[in-house]
Order: sequence, then structure tokens, then C-alpha cells
Amino acid sequence: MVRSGSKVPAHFEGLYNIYTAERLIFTRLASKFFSATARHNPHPPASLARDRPVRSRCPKCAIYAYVCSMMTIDILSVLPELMESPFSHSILKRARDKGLLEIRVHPLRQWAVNEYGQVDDYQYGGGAGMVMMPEPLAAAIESLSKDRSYDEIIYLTPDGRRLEQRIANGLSLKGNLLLICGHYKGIDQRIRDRYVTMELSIGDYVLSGGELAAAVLVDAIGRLIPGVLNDETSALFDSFQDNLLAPPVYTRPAEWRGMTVPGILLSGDPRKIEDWRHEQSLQRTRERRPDLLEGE
Ligand code: 6GU
Repeated sequence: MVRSGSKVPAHFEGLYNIYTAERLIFTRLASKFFSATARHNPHPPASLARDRPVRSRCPKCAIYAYVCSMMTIDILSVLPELMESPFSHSILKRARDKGLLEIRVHPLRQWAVNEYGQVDDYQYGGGAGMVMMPEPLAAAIESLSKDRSYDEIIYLTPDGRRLEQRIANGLSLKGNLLLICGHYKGIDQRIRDRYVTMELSIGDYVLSGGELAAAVLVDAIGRLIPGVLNDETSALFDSFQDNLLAPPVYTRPAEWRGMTVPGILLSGDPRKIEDWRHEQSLQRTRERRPDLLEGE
């Protein structure tokens, strides 16, 4: 077991909150280690329960640590209906059902400044487009902060930092997040100055609002929470976890319309298959995303 205060082996850094008994001692990331480990070890650290940190053995050095996770994500939105479906299927649904992830969508209009539900107004200085007023957002943030202390208050905005796997990894280790979805021309700058701790964009294009971006962010984070994915679907094998794109994949039938599955995948030799996949990943990355290899 890793004891609090003891030095954590560098290769222990990963996608996991590592606990001694209850106390979090380590949260930094080194996804490279975990991808490398995953390659050699068919059983990376596995499932967890909500209030029962699971004792997990590091496959590389056989040290034990407690791995724990339970995350709450609150989302402020003027279009809460838009956020229902993305979190009610597949992996995120499973994460919620397992109690590993709680998502609460709060309609911003409940903090509107008048009985008409007003939350936006014309912008000072003129120009088309409305701006979300500070009062409803401040009231919402302050009200929600009474229940929870947020690790990050994230504003989804096209002028934010571009979301990358590394950021999702880091956020997946947090306990409580508050996401603010902007609309129209965005939110009053004073809210950003006063409350927001992180601003994220999901790419260089403009969406009509922050809701779909928030859904993307929640999906990217939710699947990384330890215990959400099982060994087979482990996020450790994802594209980008080691700055490599995923290799091509095939399923039955072995021959389809004259096109065959690469023989090596049918060979039954796990070592050869692993080498082939790694080579394919490298080749794909070189061809499609050489920028990912530049930082190596
Ligand atoms: Cl986070 N919001 C909006 N409105 N548009 C975006 C975005 C966010 N990220 C990329 N485009």
C-alpha cells in the first residue's frame, strides 16, 4: 500500500485518484505509463464502488493503493432539455447507474431577474446579440456552492482553451465540477472574472450554445472515471492516451465482399497482434496527425 507521505513511484501516476485509506495523496497524470502497462497487462486496475475505495494493485511494481472515485457535475443551462439525452445512454448512463457519476442539470431561468424569466439583455456599446446577465448566474453559482465546493467552475466558450485528452484526464480526477453553458453572445465578463476558474472550447468552430460542448466534455470526462469502463473497454487503450491514434479494427466475417481481415489478427498470437496494432497506430498517426508525434 502507498502510505501518505511516502513517495509515490513515478510510474504510479495515472488516470486514478490514489488514496490511502480515505486520504487522497496523489492525482497527477502520466497517461504514458498506463498505456504502456495496459499493453503488457491484460488486467489494468479495475472496478470501483462509490463509497468503497477499491484496493488496486499496480501491475508494474505490485504496490497496492486505494483507488476511488465519485464525481458530481452540475450544469447551468437555459436549455436543460437539450442535456437530457446525452447522459441517459451507454457509458454515461452506466456511470450514473453505478453511482460513480452524478449529473445535475439546473435550468438557469429559476434564477431569472423577473417573472418573465429574463436572463439576458442587450450588450453595452451596442451590437447584435444578447448577453447573459450577471445576476442570475451569480445567484445560481452562489446557491449551488452552498451544497458543494467546486474544484473547477468551467465556462464553455469558443474563446476558451481547446479541450484535449490531457485536460479530460485531469478533470476526471476531480470531485465536483460546475459547468456554465453560454448562449447568445456569451456571459457578462464580470462572471468570468469573479467565478470562473477554467474556460474550455471543444474546437475551432462556433456552436449556438455551450450545451453540446458541455455534453462533449461530460462524456470525455465520465468515461475516464475509474470503474466506469471495464477492462475490455478500458480508456487506457483509447486514441490520444499515448498520443497515438487507434489501430484499424475488424469483426466477423473474416471475408466480406472479397475483402479480408489482416491475417495476423487471426493468428492467435497475442504478442504479434500487439506489435502489429502498435505499428498500425504509429503509421496512422504519422499519416494523419504528425503533430501528435512532434511533442515526443
Ligand atoms: Cl464551448 N461553445 C460554443 N458556443 N461554441 C463552441 C464551443 C463552445 N467550442 C467550440 N465551439
